[in-house]
Amino acid sequence: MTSFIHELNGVFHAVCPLDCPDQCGLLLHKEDGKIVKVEGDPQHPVTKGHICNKVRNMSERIYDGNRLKYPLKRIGSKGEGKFTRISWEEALSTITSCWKELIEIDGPESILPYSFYGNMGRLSAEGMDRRFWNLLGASRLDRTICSSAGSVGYQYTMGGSLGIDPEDTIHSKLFIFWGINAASTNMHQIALAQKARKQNGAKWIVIDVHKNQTGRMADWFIPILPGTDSALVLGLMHILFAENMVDQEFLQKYTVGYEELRKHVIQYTPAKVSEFTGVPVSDIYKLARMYGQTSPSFIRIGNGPQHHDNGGMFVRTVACLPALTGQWLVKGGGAIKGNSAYLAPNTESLQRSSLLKNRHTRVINMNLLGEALLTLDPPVKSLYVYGSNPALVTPSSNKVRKGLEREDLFVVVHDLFLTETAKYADIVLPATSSFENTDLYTSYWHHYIQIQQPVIAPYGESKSNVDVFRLFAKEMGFGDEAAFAETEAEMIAGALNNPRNPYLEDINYSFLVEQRYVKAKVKQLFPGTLPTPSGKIELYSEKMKQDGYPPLPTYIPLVNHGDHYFQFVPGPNHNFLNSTFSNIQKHVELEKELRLHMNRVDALAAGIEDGDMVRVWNSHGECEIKVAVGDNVLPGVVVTQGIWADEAAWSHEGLNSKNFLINSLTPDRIADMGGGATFFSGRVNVEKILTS
Ligand SMILES: Nc1nc2c(c(=O)[nH]1)N[C@H]1C(S)=C(S)[C@@H](COP(=O)(O)OP(=O)(O)OC[C@H]3O[C@@H](n4cnc5c(=O)[nH]c(N)nc54)[C@H](O)[C@@H]3O)O[C@H]1N2
Ligand SMILES: Nc1nc2c(c(=O)[nH]1)N[C@H]1C(S)=C(S)[C@@H](COP(=O)(O)OP(=O)(O)OC[C@H]3O[C@@H](n4cnc5c(=O)[nH]c(N)nc54)[C@H](O)[C@@H]3O)O[C@H]1N2
Ligand code: SF4
Ligand SMILES: [Mo]
Repeated sequence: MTSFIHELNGVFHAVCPLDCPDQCGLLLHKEDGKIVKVEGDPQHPVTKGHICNKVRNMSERIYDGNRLKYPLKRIGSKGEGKFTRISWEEALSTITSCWKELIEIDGPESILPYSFYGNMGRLSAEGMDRRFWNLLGASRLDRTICSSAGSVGYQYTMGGSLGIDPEDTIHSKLFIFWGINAASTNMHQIALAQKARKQNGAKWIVIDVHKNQTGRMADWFIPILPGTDSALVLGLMHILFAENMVDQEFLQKYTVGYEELRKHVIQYTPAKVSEFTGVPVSDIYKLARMYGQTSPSFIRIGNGPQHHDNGGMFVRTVACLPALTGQWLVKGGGAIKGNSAYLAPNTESLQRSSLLKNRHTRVINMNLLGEALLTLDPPVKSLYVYGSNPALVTPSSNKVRKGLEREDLFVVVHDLFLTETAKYADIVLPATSSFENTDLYTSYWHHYIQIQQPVIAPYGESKSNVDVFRLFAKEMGFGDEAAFAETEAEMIAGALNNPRNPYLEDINYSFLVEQRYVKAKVKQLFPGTLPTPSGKIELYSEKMKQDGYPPLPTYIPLVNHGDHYFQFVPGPNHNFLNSTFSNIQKHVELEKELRLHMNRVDALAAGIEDGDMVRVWNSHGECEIKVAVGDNVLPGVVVTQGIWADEAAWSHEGLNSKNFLINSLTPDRIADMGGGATFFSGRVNVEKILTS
């Protein structure tokens, strides 16, 4: 890419870098070297020119006056937010001399990287950084905050993150959105469902604990008690077997354990399931018959029900459902939990895991950051944060902040903004936005790959993740052992060359640059062989038994922790992306305000009225939130949406509370599988704040 593109005006192609399944193709309109408009690229085969409101307003974020322009050094106390400008030279030498000393005295495991997918670019999020950490021998981070419980659960049943091609869902006649707020979090799946509704009269069912944007669009909304979904699936299986709505031929040919499953689900009677889930017996029958008799039927498995103590088992269980009715053989039938396996790059080439000298290097679960910083022995002495904002997004965030306050912890944060986490840093480094870099993007929902090339110049003195790790490697004297000098194009070429992924065959760097949107060579899953131990769908899993789980789908109730009355489900919102945008005035205005949704029965009993401020608390923390009273949650459940920046919440008109730290209330228990987070399995008490 020539450097003069930075000054050029016109319309340029781009990729949405956010952690969103849709991974839209974008067009950036530039005037005077600046992006003045962001719109969808009509040529993208799936996203077709439509993008969300958040990203249509992306330039507000790129050019926000608070964006970091140069490196900073802390001059106030930790968390206070007082910094002074320093040069890159000073920043790099301060950081690397601290690390060299730590390695000498405490060993490299005293250093912990903390990152997630603030930018989904493969090179930024899991490329040059991994080479550096592997060679350094730092403590390893288990990146479990998002979907790991469900991914492990799905893998037990299906062998990997393999679902159907979302483009095929235009043929579906029944959509079940199971614990996914797709209207906000996967808008193009909604667009495809809308097409199917129009063309085939497809029906939409939404199963959720909150009648939110998506629930309101459904033909049938089924409210369910949090963490009880496995029981509902087992009840459906009970009826499908009992009423002979199963596809015997498919079961025989492509599954193992259906006879065991048939006997096992007899115990899950609709009456019992209704008690667990709060779904009426007649609705369980109605749902089972609709599912059993409609083809093609498609289940979009969301992230919500797997952010629970029993989340892995839920996904394992629901993933069995399409096999019972043989839906995997029908175009538009089946399920999607995630599709990342189809676009899996060559991670060895990208990350050089062979550089890990000691395979016993300790692994730290990112959901337990607070605990790790406060109690690990030997302690973490330096934390390097990039592409993530743990002071807001990580469970039990009061604990995280207490850990970040440690005077003997050397913290570095690389971000576009002085985030809540950055306020605890000793050194802050400015990051480029994705539109300033070259990177490779692979969706985890549709099957297209894209490349981003720089469209604008780096903002101020900001640098990309790739460049920063190159500089660290140089300062640490690493030479080129891990190919730190490789260009972005070389890294992408290496990543695409994955002999173990047949779906990527013949897709290379220049082809991608030329074609822009390249689809992996994906075929229907069946007829075919899965990467499970048996090669079939494992309704009974010997592997699960070996790993200490029940081998058949099972309902295990949530951990009932403490005597707090309400189940508390704090999900994401429409106009932010996790904490991203929660510091941007425009997006805060679009989102308006944070509300605690409560059923009117509960409100009446507690003397709470719509619009009252309430104190929401448990043993981890407390918040003050304005209540929305209504019927969109079941009694005994309260729901919030969005991860709000500390300051956005204070400064926004009409909001008079400082306690908006939602994750101060969430448990740091670990889910049943994959070390997953349990954001939605917490409990709280709620009481009205009396104003005199
Ligand atoms: N606008 C927007 N889009 C996003 C994000 C964002 O913050 N904002 N975040 C992105 C990321 S990182 C992710 S992982 C995805 C997440 O997107 P989704 O897959 O939609 O997951 P969540 O929004 O976490 O939860 C989905 C739904 O699950 C419901 N839920 C919670 N517990 C239960 C339960 O026990 N049973 C059932 N049936 N439902 C339950 C919640 O009420 C919510 O409506 O979205 C991505 N896209
Ligand atoms: N209560 C509650 N908490 C949740 C969730 C929930 O549903 N409820 N969802 C959870 C889920 S699913 C997820 S995935 C996590 C997400 O949590 P995070 O991964 O922390 O996501 P963000 O809050 O978007 O923060 C990303 C940060 O990366 C920065 N960034 C963006 N691009 C770059 C770059 O190129 N380089 C660098 N160095 N920085 C960059 C952004 O400015 C931003 O500060 O949150 C989790 N937390
Ligand atoms: S956040 Fe999702 S829907 Fe919005 S532009 Fe990005 S990929 Fe598309
Ligand atoms: Mo996520």
